[in-house]
Amino acid sequence: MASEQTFIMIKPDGVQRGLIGEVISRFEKKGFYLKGLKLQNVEKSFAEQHYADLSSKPFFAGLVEYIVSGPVVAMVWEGKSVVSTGRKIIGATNPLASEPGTIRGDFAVDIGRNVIHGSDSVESARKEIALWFPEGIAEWRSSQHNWIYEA
Ligand code: IDP
Ligand code: MG
Repeated sequence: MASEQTFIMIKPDGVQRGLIGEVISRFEKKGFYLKGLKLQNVEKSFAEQHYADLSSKPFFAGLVEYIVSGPVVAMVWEGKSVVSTGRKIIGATNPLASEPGTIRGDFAVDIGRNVIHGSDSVESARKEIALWFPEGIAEWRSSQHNWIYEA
């Protein structure tokens, strides 16, 4: 299998609203593998680093304040095309434009309270995983692998 990994984060609103299990369940049932998982509060400087590409945006300060407002759940998920498929599972950035059936489409209203983050490319996933999981991630494969993937 050409394995691909993505970084998924349940933002503070998702944690506070009890959506951790719901989010994990959607990725798990799809057939992706959870390879890293931790709940933590992050420092302002760390949130700024994670969103460095958006530092010139007018909403940047509010975004950083949002991310440090409570614990987040940081995860690494692995599987075929998990980066782009993960973005589809999450839905459009603005929850009012997200399709029903997506996480943001089902559970969010405002863009600044959109519950979840997912890497937007294989390259950003690589950077984000290195930033959030410098200690490394778990190595395992489901015993059901061949019931999900043809090869
Ligand atoms: P993404 O999370 O769908 O990849 P990005 O454009 O990377 O969207 O923006 C990162 C996060 O910044 C969004 O998920 C959202 O929480 C916040 N954000 C993006 N655009 C706006 C905006 O116009 N107003 C307020 N917050 C925004
Ligand atoms: Mg993004």
